[in-house]
This record gives sequence, C-alpha cells and structure tokens, in this order.
Amino acid sequence: METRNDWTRAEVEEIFNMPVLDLIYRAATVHRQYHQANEVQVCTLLSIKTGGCPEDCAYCPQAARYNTDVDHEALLQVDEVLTKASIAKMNGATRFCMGAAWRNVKDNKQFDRVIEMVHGVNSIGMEVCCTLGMLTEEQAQRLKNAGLYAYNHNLDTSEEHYGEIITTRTYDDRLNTLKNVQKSGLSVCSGGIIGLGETDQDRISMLLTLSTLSRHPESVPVNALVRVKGTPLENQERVSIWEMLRMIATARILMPGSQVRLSAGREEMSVTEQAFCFMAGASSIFAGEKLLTTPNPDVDQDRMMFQLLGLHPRAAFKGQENEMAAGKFV
Ligand code: SAM
Ligand code: DTB
Ligand code: SF4
Repeated sequence: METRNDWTRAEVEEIFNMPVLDLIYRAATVHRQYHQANEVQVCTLLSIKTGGCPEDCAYCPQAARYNTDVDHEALLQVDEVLTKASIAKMNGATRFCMGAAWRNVKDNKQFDRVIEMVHGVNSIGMEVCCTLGMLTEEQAQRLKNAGLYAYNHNLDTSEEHYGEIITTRTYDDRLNTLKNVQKSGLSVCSGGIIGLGETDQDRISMLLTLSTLSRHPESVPVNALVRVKGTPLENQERVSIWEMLRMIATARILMPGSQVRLSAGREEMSVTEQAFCFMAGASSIFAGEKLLTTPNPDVDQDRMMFQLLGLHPRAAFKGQENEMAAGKFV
C-alpha cells in the first residue's frame, strides 16, 4: 500500500490537532489497514557500553558531565551479550537492540567487538539493531555485512528546539548519519522524545521531518522523557497520556507502514493507558526490566498485559522471509 512523503506542515498540524478521540479513531483505522493490530513487535534493549559519554544531551543520564547515579562501564564482552540475547529471545523478543554511550563510532578494536556481537546475535535468529551514535557510510556497510538489521538514531526533537537540548552536535549531523544508514541498505529506526520543554509546533516539526524523509523510517520510537536526577531536565513535568497518544496517533497516520514504538515511559503508565496507545497505532514496545539505564515494566507484567489485551508478539523478519530463506540473516 502506498505511503506519502510529501506531507505539508498544514496537513500534519491539522491531524495533530484533531479532537483526540477522532485522532485515535483515524489512527486505529489506518493501523488496521496496514498491520495486524493484535500483533506487537517485542524488542529488548541492552546497554553494551554505559555512561561516560562526551555529549551534552540534556535528557541523558549517560552524559559524563552530569552527576547521575549511572556508573561508567566498559564495553561488554561478546559472550555476555550473547547470553543476554538468548534470554531475551526465550522471553519472546524478536529484536535485540544494543546501545553504546558514544558520540560516534571509531574504527578500532571496540568496533571490531561490536561487529562480533552483531554477527552472534544475528546467528541466533534475532533482528539485530544498534544505536552507537554517529556513523560513516563505510561503518554502516560493515555493520550491515555482519548481519545488522536496523540502526537506531533518533532526531529526538525538532530542528528549532535542538539547540536547547544538545549543543555538542547539530541536527544536520543527525540527518547525515540517517543518510549513511539508509545508503548502506540498513533499516532506519528514528524517532524522538517528548517532554523536553518543546511546544506542539516542535512536535509537529519533528513528525514532519520524519514523515518527509525520502523513505519513512522502518521504525519510529516515541519516547516520553524519563526524568533522571542529576540531568538538566530532571524537574520537567511528567508527559501526560494525552500527549503520548497524540504523538503515536499522528505518527501512525503519517507513516502507516512503519513500526511505531511505545518506547521509554511505560514504567509510569497503567495497562489501560498502554492499551490506549496500542489502539492509537503503537505496534511495538521495548520489553525487559531495563531500558538502557532506567527501569521498564518486567517481563511478567508485560505477559499479563498481552494476555489481557489479546496481543501476541510479532515474528522476527516478518515480510523478509525470502531473504531469510536465502540465508541472509541466519
Ligand atoms: N549515544 C547514541 C545516540 O545518542 O545516538 C546512542 C544511545 S542514546 C542513549 C539513544 C537514545 O536514547 C537517544 O537518542 C534518546 O532518544 C534516548 N534517551 C536517552 N535518555 C533518555 C531519557 N532520559 N528519556 C527518554 N529517552 C532517552
Ligand atoms: C529509543 O528510542 N529509546 C531507547 C532506544 N531507542 C535506544 C532508549 C531509551 C533510553 C531511556 C533512558 C535510559 O534507560 O537510559
Ligand atoms: Fe551520549 Fe547518546 Fe546520551 Fe547523548 S543520548 S549523552 S550521545 S549516550
């Protein structure tokens, strides 16, 4: 089915500002046209290198310059990562996303080790995703050749608001990495965070940028800010469910074929609120008791929620079966 990359600001604004129940109804309709609405992609996150990051992202507990409770940890060993991936798989996850608190990838031994991790996780039949900061086209290609499926690199907020949140890199740096990822043939995972003090116009801007990329990101994480003590944004107001629903529903309508991921923030949401998010078009979650450094609902809680709502986990590599049969991923 067709998707559009020529959305205008006026159109996005009109959708975003619809009465919230009409917005959810429209998003739910689109969701059902493009996806099996009872299927939810289950992704597990693992921080493979924690803390000590040189960047100044105002929301992030891993930035070295803020005094948070996050301890710095060196890059994990390959076998530790593979053990964690197998456990995630046993718990029903089909995508495994490894995150590193780096500004960018460097061509060194550490990157060689990440390449081994990617190869190993791919070999157990999971979709592998990495989020390692900025990346050149050659590095993206190397990851792809090792069996990487997707690369996560969030726009985080609008171009207009970006300078209020991060000063150590530019919006164009972000877009450039997304281009490198796309050129290498990897799936792009890119979304943002709400609750950073941005306006509705900023949210509309970010959604417009994402939905007018030459190809929509394969997945779009929508994060609610996790307010972490010691970061400049620790005293931000909590994101309300209505703000989350507007973001998810608008993303679903603009990018109907993408996985819209209900990402950070579930720990503070009730099952009823999460159910509303699935209704509004969320088709994916991060599962497991930790995101990168902050808590997330545990596996049993999610199992109960899936049972209650009649949801089931989406299979790995869905829609890519031919490539799988060709031995590309296993
Ligand atoms: N360092 C790499 C980068 O920034 O691209 C990869 C890891 S970074 C932790 C990945 C993403 O986590 C960020 O882009 C941001 O969207 C999200 N994130 C970090 N801290 C968060 C917080 N406190 N609340 C919500 N999302 C957060
Ligand atoms: C994304 O959009 N959210 C995830 C993942 N991609 C890397 C990270 C959320 C991090 C929340 C704060 C933490 O746990 O450190
Ligand atoms: Fe570093 Fe990524 Fe955190 Fe920014 S979001 S401080 S780049 S780990």
